[in-house]
Amino acid sequence: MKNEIYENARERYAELGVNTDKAIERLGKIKISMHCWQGDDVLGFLFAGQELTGGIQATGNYPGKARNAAELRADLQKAFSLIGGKHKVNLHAIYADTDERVDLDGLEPRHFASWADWAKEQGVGLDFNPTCFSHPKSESGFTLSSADEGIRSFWVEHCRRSRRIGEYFGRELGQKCVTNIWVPDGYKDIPVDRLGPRQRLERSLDEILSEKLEEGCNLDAVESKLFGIGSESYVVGSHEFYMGYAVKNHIAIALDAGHFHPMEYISNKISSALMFADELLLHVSRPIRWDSDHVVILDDELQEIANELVRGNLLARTHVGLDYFDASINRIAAWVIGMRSMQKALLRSLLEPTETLRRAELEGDYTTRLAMLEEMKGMPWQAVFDRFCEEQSVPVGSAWLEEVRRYEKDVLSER
Ligand code: RNT
Ligand code: ZN
Repeated sequence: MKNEIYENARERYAELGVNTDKAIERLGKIKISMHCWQGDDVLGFLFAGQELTGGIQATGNYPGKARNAAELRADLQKAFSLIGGKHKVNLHAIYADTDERVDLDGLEPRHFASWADWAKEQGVGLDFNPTCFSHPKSESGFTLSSADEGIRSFWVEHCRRSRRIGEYFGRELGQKCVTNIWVPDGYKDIPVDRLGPRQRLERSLDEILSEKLEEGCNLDAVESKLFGIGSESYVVGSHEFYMGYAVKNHIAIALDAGHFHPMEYISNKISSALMFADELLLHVSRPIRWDSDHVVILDDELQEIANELVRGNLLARTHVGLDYFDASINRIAAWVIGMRSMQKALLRSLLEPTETLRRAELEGDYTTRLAMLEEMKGMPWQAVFDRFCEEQSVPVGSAWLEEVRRYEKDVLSER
């Protein structure tokens, strides 16, 4: 019976010249970087009792968050068992797994050895981020652009060390680690000097990137933002700043879906950014009225992002990562929903008769373009996604939720 449903879907797509088996195969090869910080509300393990700062916020107090690296890894593993394909885990510096008392400017690859070992064993890759927030030295609201030389150099050192950790991950795991720099620096109210902090940020980045690392292990990325809580009027690392910096210095530009004006969409920026930047990092998120970091769902913008990547053949130069933190629901479910939604969006793009649509567009036949795009929404892509899950030996449909519930009862409720 099940097979019949897939065969039927396969035929429907074949009529449009689309090969569903190929789409399933291609989807299985797309790696998504799953952000570790959904597992514990961006708190990390390096500084016990430290609250989340930097103008970002996780709201809710759903029970069962991971309290140490072992718990977080168990949770990540549970989530991965419900998501088809092999992926990456995106770590932050505050997730160092060590008993040593070490500050951010003293971190070394060995503080992340357990992560590298685990990733190897699990067959997943790792990405990395310096943590330029939730620290006494970020309290002024400024890190890499600070006018205080002691503060600025502390963060420069932290970022330099972060790149070496990225290099270590890349070397150990045989796949490039993306090390992404995001800093919260900015002013609540209208500044007098917008230029000075940007000049200092550039200087800091130059100092950080001046160290040559082993080829092919680490990819540097920089992430912009429009505003944060407490930096409503001015953010030093704006989009224009980093777009210029990334292009000039041949590093990757990061686009976070929540870091622009509420009616501005990153799907419309991908093609432009990749014309001038070599590589792109995406922080796929779901902003609701502000940069709220809601769980990613299969909405129009997610579909548009996936369409851009697939239609433009841009996946090879794009690193797809998720970035959200919802503490009001089961955190493992939050990962699974976001990851599976991202995959569904990509699959729907892979199942599109793009050439037919492109031809209609070029011929000025916008009637066909609109009609076809609407018809595609009703095509049986869900049957193809079910087949993908079956082939990947992960639960089909909402069966994954029962697994999460069982884990919640057996493991999370004991925390
Ligand atoms: C903050 C940025 C940044 C963080 C993570 C935790 O607005 O989106 O990427 O969410 O580094
Ligand atoms: Zn982000």
